[in-house]
Amino acid sequence: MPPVAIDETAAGARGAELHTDQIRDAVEGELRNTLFVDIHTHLFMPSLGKLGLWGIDELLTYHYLEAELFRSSTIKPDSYWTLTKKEQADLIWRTLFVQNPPVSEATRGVIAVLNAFGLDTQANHLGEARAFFESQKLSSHIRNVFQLAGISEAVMTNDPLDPEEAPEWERGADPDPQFHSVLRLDRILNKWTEHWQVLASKGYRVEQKPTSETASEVRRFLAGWCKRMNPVYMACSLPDTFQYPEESARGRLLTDAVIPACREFNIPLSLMIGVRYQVNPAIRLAGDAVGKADLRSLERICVTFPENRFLVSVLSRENQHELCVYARKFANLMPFGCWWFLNNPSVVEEITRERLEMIGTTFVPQHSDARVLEQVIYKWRNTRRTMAPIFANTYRLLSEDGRAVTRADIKQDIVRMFRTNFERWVHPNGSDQRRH
Ligand code: FIX
Ligand code: ZN
Repeated sequence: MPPVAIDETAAGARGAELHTDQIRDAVEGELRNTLFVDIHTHLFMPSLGKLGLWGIDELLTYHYLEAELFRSSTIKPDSYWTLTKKEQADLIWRTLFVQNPPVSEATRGVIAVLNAFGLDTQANHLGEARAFFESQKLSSHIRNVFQLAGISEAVMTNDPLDPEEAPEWERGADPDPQFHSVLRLDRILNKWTEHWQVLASKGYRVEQKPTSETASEVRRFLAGWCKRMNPVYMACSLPDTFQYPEESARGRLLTDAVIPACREFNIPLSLMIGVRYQVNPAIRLAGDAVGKADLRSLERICVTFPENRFLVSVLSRENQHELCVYARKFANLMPFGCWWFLNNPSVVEEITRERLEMIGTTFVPQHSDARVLEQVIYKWRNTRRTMAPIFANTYRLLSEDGRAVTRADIKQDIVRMFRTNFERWVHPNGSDQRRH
């Protein structure tokens, strides 16, 4: 873990010591004033064409809300998928916002977005909202939304085997300083049997049962995409049944291709562990669930590859404590985020307090996982709202234990957790010195 420079000479200049009743305001102020880096989203920069989702119809047909629709409506998934996007959005608005009070985290999120733009949150129909979003120019809208969310950059999720996305990159997508790319490898690692022929069709000498030549050809494929995409990290989500080492295409390609390629390009590998994929395929993206994973696999990966850096998020609530313990054992492990089903204030509070108590500020507390642009507004507003009392309580305890806290201390920690922990993890040499 790269050391954090403390400005010794400025200790005196670190400002007045705060009284305990001043701490909460200081924390809220620093959370408000700090622009975060959103280290995992499913947003896309405009130069990647129409991949990026935004606007009211996309906000309402978010898979979190689709899951909630099927609990409050008699409509069956099959007939829901026959509707147009507009009809789906109208049904979700009517069912979850008009006929029922929008009290869940995801429905309240849409209310917060409408409210942020001064739009009616009690409307019976979506006319006004649609007109508003249709009148937005995407480039200025993105700037405005990032400002409302208090983020400076969003890290995308880019799949080199996605038939829609890959051609956009191959055509040469212009980089955008507001967006960073990530090489997402779920198709290669989790679905090799279905996708190896895509690489073969592009001239890579790969086989369904990976050989050492397959592994080096996959490395060549990854190197090509690293040069094209300049990713800040490589990433993969993994099932709750994930095992390492494992006699499988995934085990082989992780060991002989992906992890060595991350070392070669000096970027971390992000492992997002604990998904039970498609337990209910009828509801599509909403059909995934969670399972407790055996994190001894992560232990073996950290031990086996001490030169690699790992960004890790686990989906199961029951795995959170273990992850904190492993972070205390392995300096090449950076825990991040309260992922997916964990992104609810009651659970975020529990996870964040535990992390602060066990690993101090050496983690990245949250990412938005936004799939629709405007979601970053409520997801980061909720994160600031949930985390302020947690951080304030931590400083109150420090102050009561006999060490005065200053505003500069709080600022340093918040900048570290929501910016520099990540920036140093992806650019350990201080700036973007990756091979291009
Ligand atoms: O694997 C992932 O990156 C997950 O975040 C997504 O697949 C998931 O569908 C999601 O949107 C979670 O918030
Ligand atoms: Zn995600």
